[in-house]
Amino acid sequence: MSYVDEVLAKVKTKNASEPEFLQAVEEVLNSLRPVIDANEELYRKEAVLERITEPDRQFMFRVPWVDDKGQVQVNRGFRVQFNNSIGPYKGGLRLHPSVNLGIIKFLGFEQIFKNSLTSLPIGGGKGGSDFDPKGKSDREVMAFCQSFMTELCKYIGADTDVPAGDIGTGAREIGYMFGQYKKIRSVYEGVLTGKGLSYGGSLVRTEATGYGLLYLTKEMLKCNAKDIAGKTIAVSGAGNVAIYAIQKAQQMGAKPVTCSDSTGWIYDSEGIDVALLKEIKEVKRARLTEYAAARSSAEYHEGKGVWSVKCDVALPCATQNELDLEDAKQLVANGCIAVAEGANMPTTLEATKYLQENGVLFAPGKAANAGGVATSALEMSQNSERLSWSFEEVDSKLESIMVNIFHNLDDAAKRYNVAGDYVAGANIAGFEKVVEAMLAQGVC
Ligand code: NDP
Ligand code: 2IT
Repeated sequence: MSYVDEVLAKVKTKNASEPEFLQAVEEVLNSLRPVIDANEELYRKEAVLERITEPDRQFMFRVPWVDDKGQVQVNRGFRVQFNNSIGPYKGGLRLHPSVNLGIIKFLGFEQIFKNSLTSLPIGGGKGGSDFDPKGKSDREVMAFCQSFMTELCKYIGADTDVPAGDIGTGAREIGYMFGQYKKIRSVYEGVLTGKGLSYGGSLVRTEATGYGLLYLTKEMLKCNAKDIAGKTIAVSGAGNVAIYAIQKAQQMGAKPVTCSDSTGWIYDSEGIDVALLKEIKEVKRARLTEYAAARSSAEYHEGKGVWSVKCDVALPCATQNELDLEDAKQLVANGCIAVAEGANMPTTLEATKYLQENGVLFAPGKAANAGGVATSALEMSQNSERLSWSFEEVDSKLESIMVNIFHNLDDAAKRYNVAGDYVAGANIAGFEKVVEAMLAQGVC
């Protein structure tokens, strides 16, 4: 049995109840086969794959808080510190009722390779809770965040582990968590990223994931003799990543016509009105029905359906496994030429395979959405030197990081004779640097 198959079998047995984690490991290990086969003896002896698929450590803890009625609520908190071979653990905190250990492990595992691809010194980690911020008052969100940080602060630090936002965790939550960390630890340090601009945040961090997604997509199209300008784009999600992806797509002359949330989706024949979408989602925290009510060119549909719209480029920016095989078939039938993942693992393994086999350019999330964490690392640099860079400076660094990521994965795919397979390219390029560091640091 090959080393990859041996380890895949072990990982499946040890983590049988974590389907998302298994899915992420399967995708990565399968696409690493050419590299592993070329170094099989060394990697097997050093147990490289067993080590990289087992987190350094994982914390699970009770998060008790009091709601507005005086009732005590209990949630479960998580932080998985996966791999710190190339830098302190770095990765977001997801607040969503679907969160469990397997989800956090899949996100932490992906983060190892994503962070490596940025070329910045950050290791892989992830955390979160099954707390649902939806429908909660500000006071309740603060009570949760303070209780969550009361435990989390024992495990993190500016040079140890630096969390940030993800689904359900935005500027408000980061603010409350930063306040509690500072109060308990009595230290003012860049322990979180995505902070407000008045207390150590970086310009462009809010926009970074969506903007970065478009910088990489533009470069991928350009290198395949195609232009982003004039393209019709289907976007899913209506949160941080989706909003700024739509904004940057418009700045590049493309036309995003859809967005979605967990209850329904919008088709706007005139193109999405970003100012209206921001007002509804960032200020009012309301549903997309309000968007359709305010705009005559927009239709609201209940449930799923964004991928049924005819588009040139699809940008899934909501959550994992939101684009399945049926969706992929529909995209191909409608003439879609490129899919770039703004979310983490939004495309199922079967859908990814179908898209690639049908000639659709496919940029995996660990490359395409790396602009968020890359800009977080730039926020860490600014915090360390106690300076703030201008919007233009951060934005231009972000753009060159994304362009470099594309070329690195394109080159890696060519080196291993899988040219055009950007999934393999991203996994190989991300893996090579981490493994070199792991081997240099010995068995640890
Ligand atoms: P937000 O919480 O800001 O927005 C998430 C959006 O996706 C919302 O519109 C939400 O709808 C929708 N959504 C979430 N879960 C589901 C679900 N189960 N079914 C349908 N729709 C859903 O999160 P972000 O925009 O920050 O994150 C989106 C994705 O991008 C995630 O996969 C995240 O891991 C990834 N990502 C985020 C980065 C960042 O910097 N923020 C960086 C890199 C990746 P509703 O409001 O109705 O729940
Ligand atoms: O998935 C991700 O890369 C993020 N949620 C951002 C992590 C970060 O540390 O900025």
